Amino acid sequence: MGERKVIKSTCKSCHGGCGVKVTVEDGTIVNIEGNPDSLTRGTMCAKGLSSIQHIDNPYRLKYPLKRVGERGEGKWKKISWDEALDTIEKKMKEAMEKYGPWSIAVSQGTGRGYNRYTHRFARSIGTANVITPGYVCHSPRLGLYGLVTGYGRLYCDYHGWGGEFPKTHIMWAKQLEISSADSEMCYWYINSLDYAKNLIIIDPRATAYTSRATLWLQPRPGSDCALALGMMNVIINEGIYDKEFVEKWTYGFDELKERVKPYTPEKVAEITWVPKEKIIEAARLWAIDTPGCIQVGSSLERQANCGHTLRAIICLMGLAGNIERPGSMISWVLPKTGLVEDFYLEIPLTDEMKKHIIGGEKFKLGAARTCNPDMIIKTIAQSGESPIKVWFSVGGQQIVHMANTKEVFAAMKKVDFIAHCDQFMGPMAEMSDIVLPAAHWLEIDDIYDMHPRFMIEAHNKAVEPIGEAKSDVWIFNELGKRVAPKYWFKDVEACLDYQLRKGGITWKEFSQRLVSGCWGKDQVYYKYKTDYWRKGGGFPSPTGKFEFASKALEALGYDPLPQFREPGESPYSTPDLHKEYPLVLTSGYRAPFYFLSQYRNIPWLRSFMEYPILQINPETAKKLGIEDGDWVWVESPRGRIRQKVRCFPGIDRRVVMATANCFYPEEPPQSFHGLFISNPNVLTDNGHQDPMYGSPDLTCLLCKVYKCSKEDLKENVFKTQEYGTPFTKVLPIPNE
Ligand SMILES: Nc1nc2c(c(=O)[nH]1)N[C@H]1C(S)=C(S)[C@@H](COP(=O)(O)OP(=O)(O)OC[C@H]3O[C@@H](n4cnc5c(=O)[nH]c(N)nc54)[C@H](O)[C@@H]3O)O[C@H]1N2
Ligand SMILES: Nc1nc2c(c(=O)[nH]1)N[C@H]1C(S)=C(S)[C@@H](COP(=O)(O)OP(=O)(O)OC[C@H]3O[C@@H](n4cnc5c(=O)[nH]c(N)nc54)[C@H](O)[C@@H]3O)O[C@H]1N2
Ligand code: SF4
Ligand SMILES: [Mo]
Repeated sequence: MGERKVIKSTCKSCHGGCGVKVTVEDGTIVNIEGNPDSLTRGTMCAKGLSSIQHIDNPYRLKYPLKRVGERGEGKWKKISWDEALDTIEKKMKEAMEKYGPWSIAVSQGTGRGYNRYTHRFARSIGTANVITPGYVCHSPRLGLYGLVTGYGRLYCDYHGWGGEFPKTHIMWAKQLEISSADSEMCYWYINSLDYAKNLIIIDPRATAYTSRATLWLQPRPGSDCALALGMMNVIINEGIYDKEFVEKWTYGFDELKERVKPYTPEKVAEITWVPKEKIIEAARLWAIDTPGCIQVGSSLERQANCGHTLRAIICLMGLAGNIERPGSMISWVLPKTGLVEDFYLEIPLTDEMKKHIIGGEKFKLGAARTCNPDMIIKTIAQSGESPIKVWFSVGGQQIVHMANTKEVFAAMKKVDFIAHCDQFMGPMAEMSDIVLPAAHWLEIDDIYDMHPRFMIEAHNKAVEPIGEAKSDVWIFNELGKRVAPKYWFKDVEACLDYQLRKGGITWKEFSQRLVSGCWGKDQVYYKYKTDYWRKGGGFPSPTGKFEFASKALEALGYDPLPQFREPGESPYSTPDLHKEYPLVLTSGYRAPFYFLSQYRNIPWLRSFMEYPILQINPETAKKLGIEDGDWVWVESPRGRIRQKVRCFPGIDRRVVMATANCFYPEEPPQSFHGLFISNPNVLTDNGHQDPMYGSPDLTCLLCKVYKCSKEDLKENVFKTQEYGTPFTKVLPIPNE
C-alpha cells in the first residue's frame, strides 16, 4: 500500500456545506465519508458520496477547447490556457472599447460558492449585466423579507441555541429533506422535528415527509398568496395573533386587516382548492402553537406573483410573532470575516453601470443590482444585432433552465462570442466559442459560503485537478488580472487571504480550522428589543418597525400590501385555454440523486431514475389511457416534450409535475444534448413576469398530456453502452 492520507474538507455537490473526510491513496481518492466532527455530524447524501464517480469520470472536460465548426457541430480543438485567456481578454477589451463594458454579460448557474467571484468580476470590468437564476431562486425572498424587516436574511432556527426549538413547522413548497442545503442543512431540520408538535406541509404533491405531517394542504400551484391571505384572515378575525408584537413592533396592521378581509376561508378554498377547514386549522396551529418557522421553497419564486406571495408569507410570520424569537425566524449573526458579498459589494455599482442594466427600469427590485435574464433574451431576440457582444458563462445551463427554450436558444445563437466554464460538455458548452475545464470541489482550495448563514467553511484540495482543469477562483483571478488588474490578486492564496482578512485569519490557518462562524450562545435573539439595529430598539426598516405595509415598496410605485394575482395561465385567468390544456403543470421537484441537470452522467446516480418522470394521479392517467411507465407528450401553447409517466396517488388529480432542468449528456452535440426532448422550459412562457422581481411562471401553467405513439419512439439515439446505464429504451431527437 502506498501513501494514505485523510483530508478534511467541505462538499459542494449541491449548494454544499456537509463536512467530509476524504481518503487518498497514492493520489487517488479511495473513500469519501461525512466528518462526524463537523456541524453536519458526519451526514452526507448520495450526490456527495458519488463524487468518486464524478472526479475521474471519463467525460470530464480536461483541456481548454476552441470551437472549430458551427455551433452544435461538436467540432473542437484543444488549446492552451494562454490562448484561451488571451482570446477571451481580447474579445472583452474589444467589446468594452467599441460598445461599453455593459455589452458583456457574465452568467452563473445556481450558487456553487462562486457567486461572489462572478459579481466581483462583472463589476470590476464595469458591467452589472450578471445573469443568474437568482430571480427564480432565493433572491425574491431575500429582497422581500428585506423590505419588511430592513434586513433580508431570515432563516429557520432549527438549532435550539436560544433554549427553544420550533413547535410548529411549515414546509411551504419545500422539501428540505432532499434539497439540503438550500437555506439550512436538512440534518438540522430533521433533528429539530424530534422537538416539534406540528408539521404542516403545503404542497400539491405528497413529499417524503407528508406521512409525518400533522396537516397537509394541497394548493393549486400558483395560488399560495391567496392561501397566506386566507390564513391571515382567520388569525386576525379570531384575534389569535401575537398582540404584543403587533402593537409594539409592527407598522401597517390596520391596512393589512382591511386587505385580508375579502379572503375568507370560503373564498380562499375556491381559489386554492384547499378545503376551508384545513385553512382554518393551519392558521390556528401556526398562530397558537408558537414558536414556529416557515421554510419556503423556491417553487414559490418561480412564479409571476412571487413578490406578493413572499410578502404575504412574511406577514404571516410577523402576525404570529415568529420573528427573532428562539425557534422562529432568525437573521443570523455573521462570521467575523463579515458578509462574503462584501467581496463584490466593495466595488461600487456606478450610475453608468446601473443605467445599462437590462430590465432595470421595469423590475425595480429584481433588476436593481443585476439584470433580468428574460429581458436579456427578449432584447437579443428583438434586436437586429445582439446588444450583448460577449457572454462569459460559469457553471450554469441558462439554455436549459430559463423559460421558453426556443427563444433562449435562438437568442444565444445571435451572441457574437460565448465562453463557458464547466466540468462537462452540455448544451451551454455546445453553444460556446471557448470552453474552459473547471476543477471539482475535491480538486480546489477555496472558501465555501453559499446562503450567507452563520458560518463559512473550507474546501481543501484532496487531489490535483484532472488534466489541465482549474478552479473557478483561479480562472476569475487570471482573467481579472488581464481585464481589470486593479481588483485582482497575485494568486489564489492572496485572493483567499484578502477575503478572510476581517476575521484576522489567513487562508492557511482557515484551511486547517475548516469552519468559522457564530453559533451556540454567540447567536443573538430578539435583536429588535435591543440596540442591535437601532438605538432604543426596533427594526432597520424605514419606520423602524416590522412593516406589514411596506414604505419602500410604496415609494417604488408598488402595492405596499400583499396582493393575490392569478398566474398568466390558469383555469381562472385563461378559461378558454384551460379547455384545450386542462391540467395545471408544475415542474422541478428536487430528486435526491440529481442536482438540477447534473449527474445524469454519473452511473450510480443515473441508475436511480434513468429518464425524467412526469408525476400524474392514477385516476387522471386512466382517463387519458395512460399507464405507469408510458412515455407521454406534455404540451403547452409553446411546444411539447416527452417524459416517462409515474402514476402517483399523492398528486392532485388536476395537477401534473414534470422533472425540470433535463438534457441528456449522452445525446449528440447536434441536438445540443437532447435539449428539446424532455425539458419543461420548452413549455414555459417568459412573457408573464412578476412586476417586482421579473420571475416567470415556471411552476404554474397549463398543459395537456397524451401518450406517445410507437412511431414517436422508434429511433434509438441513446448511447446506453457508452454510459453504462442498463437502459435500452428508445427516444428520437425531435425535429425542432
Ligand atoms: N422549469 C423549471 N426551470 C427551472 C427550475 C425549475 O424548477 N423548473 N429551477 C430553477 C432554479 S431554482 C435554478 S437555481 C436554475 C438552475 O439552473 P443551473 O444552475 O443552470 O443548473 P444546472 O443545470 O445544474 O447547471 C449547472 C452547471 O454548472 C456546472 N458546474 C457544477 N459545479 C461547478 C463548478 O464548481 N464550477 C463550474 N464552473 N461549473 C460547475 C454543471 O456541470 C452544470 O453544467 O434552474 C431554474 N429553472
Ligand atoms: N437533491 C437536490 N437538491 C437540490 C436541488 C436539486 O436539483 N437536487 N436543487 C437546488 C436548488 S437550485 C433549489 S432552488 C432548491 C429547491 O428546493 P425546494 O425549495 O425544496 O424546491 P422543490 O423541491 O423544487 O419544490 C418543493 C416542493 O414544492 C412543490 N410545489 C410545486 N409548485 C408549488 C406551488 O405552486 N405551491 C406549493 N405550495 N408547492 C409547490 C413541489 O411539489 C415540491 O414538492 O433545492 C436545491 N437542492
Ligand atoms: S447534501 Fe449537499 S453538501 Fe451534503 S453531501 Fe449531499 S451534495 Fe454534499
Ligand atoms: Mo435554485
